[in-house]
Amino acid sequence: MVQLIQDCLRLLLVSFLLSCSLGSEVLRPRGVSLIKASLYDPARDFSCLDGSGTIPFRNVNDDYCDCRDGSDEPGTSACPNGFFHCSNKGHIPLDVRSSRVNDGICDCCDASDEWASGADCTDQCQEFGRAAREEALRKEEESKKGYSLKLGMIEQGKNMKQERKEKIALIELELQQAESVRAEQETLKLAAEELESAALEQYKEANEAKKAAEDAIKLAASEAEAKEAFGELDTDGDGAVTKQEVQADTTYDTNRDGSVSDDEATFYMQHADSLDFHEFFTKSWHLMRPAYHVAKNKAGAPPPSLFTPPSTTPPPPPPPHSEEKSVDDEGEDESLLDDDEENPEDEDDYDPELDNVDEGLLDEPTEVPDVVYDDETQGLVDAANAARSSYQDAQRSVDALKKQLSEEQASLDKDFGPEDEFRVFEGRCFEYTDREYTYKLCPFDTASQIPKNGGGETRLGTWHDWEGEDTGPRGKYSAMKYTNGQGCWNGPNRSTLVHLRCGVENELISAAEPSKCEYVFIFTTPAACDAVEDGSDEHAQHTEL
Ligand code: MAN
Repeated sequence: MVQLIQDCLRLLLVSFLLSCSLGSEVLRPRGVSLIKASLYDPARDFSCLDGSGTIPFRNVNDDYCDCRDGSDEPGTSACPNGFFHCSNKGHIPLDVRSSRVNDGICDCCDASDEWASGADCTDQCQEFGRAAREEALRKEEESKKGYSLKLGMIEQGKNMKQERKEKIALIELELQQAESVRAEQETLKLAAEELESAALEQYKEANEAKKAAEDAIKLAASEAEAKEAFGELDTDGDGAVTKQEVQADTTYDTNRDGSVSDDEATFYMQHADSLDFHEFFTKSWHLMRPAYHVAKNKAGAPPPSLFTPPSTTPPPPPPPHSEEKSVDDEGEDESLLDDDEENPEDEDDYDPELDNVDEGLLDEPTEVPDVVYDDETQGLVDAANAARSSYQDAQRSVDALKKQLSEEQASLDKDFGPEDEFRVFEGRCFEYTDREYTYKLCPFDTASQIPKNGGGETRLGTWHDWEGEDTGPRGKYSAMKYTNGQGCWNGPNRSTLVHLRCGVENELISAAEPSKCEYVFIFTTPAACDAVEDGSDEHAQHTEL
């Protein structure tokens, strides 16, 4: 009798399983994957997969949720957290949320999720599978082709690296030679300068007198100008300038807020309430002069040329050792440096000699007679000048070679990929145009954006580093980061992330700005292709049945 009941039960369960897994070759409840089939044994009670309970097997897929993890209802929508497994024979199996079961929408290509909804779903897995396999095959072919192109790029990159190394060796040789020429020129220069200074010794007094006369002219010119400024400030003509008078003259509104504040006037007056001309000239003038010049220039007055009185005589030879100035210093106009109009508070302009101003210096500037050397001295000065000039030329050659060397070295040291496969991109640029902009990528240099309807180029970043997060073999080499682009109004400095995809062409295929002033490019290149093993077709591997 017991045996009969058991047989009957078994028959019932078998018929249950058949009704629930129509279309499957392996008997298992509806919505259960092949891998989990053994956990659903109709001959035993069902233990929830998370261990949260055990229920009679007949309660599996009875449209009532018993297990906390929803594992007792793989084929119905009864458990909110369960999953329905579609076998999708002919294509890739899929797990969909239980809520999608019989919701009237076809989620599984084999239509198995809509087993009772009456939705018009048909099994399209064969068709989809075929298309997916074709696509996978196409990709595999592309990867193979890309990888073979990559091998060529690796070779090219290595050759370029070798050429660069050879070039560096050549420059290093040239640099050595240039440095020895410079050493020779330096010796010659020092010798010529020694002779020059000995010869100039007898003219020392005359040269010093000349310099003193020039200084006196400058001082007198400055004083004359100060007199003019003083006269303009001293509106009541009482021979003294007061703080109120300074406040009344917007020339001294340094911060351009429309008035000369108490602080500004106090600063210019050096805390005095009233200054006579001598005090004005020695204490305040060097502070006020820049502001005075700015105002005069704005008003169209002649520039402050008083500091460099015109001279009809040729300029004196440079004093010995004057070439020690670096090449960069050349061409700077000292009379301009003397007049720092940007920073009225810059006390560098202050000449302590002004404290000793002599009323006699107020006379009209006179011309300073030039010191004339005898022929032999002049010859030595000329020779020293020529030696200085040759030394400067030699120094320039050394500097130029050093610069070239550091550029070449920087390029050699740059990370162009694990096998130098990206080196071929140095100096090349790629463009992509969308509706609004043309985007430009110059690998290892810059990313930029040019509006189509006119306007300048906006820098979206300069080469920073590799920044891929790929967990595959390419790791960080799967993306490039360009940072520190032009500032973005109310936002960060522009930056660009370039994702590299395997492709047979080197091509910028898309550019977007998912977040303000943060750009994302996609660049395809064979350099991003990995070696493909035959039969690595993902689709084939994942097909369950
Ligand atoms: C320009 C472009 C845009 C960017 C805005 C930010 O129009 O660079 O990409 O979003 O500036 O103001």
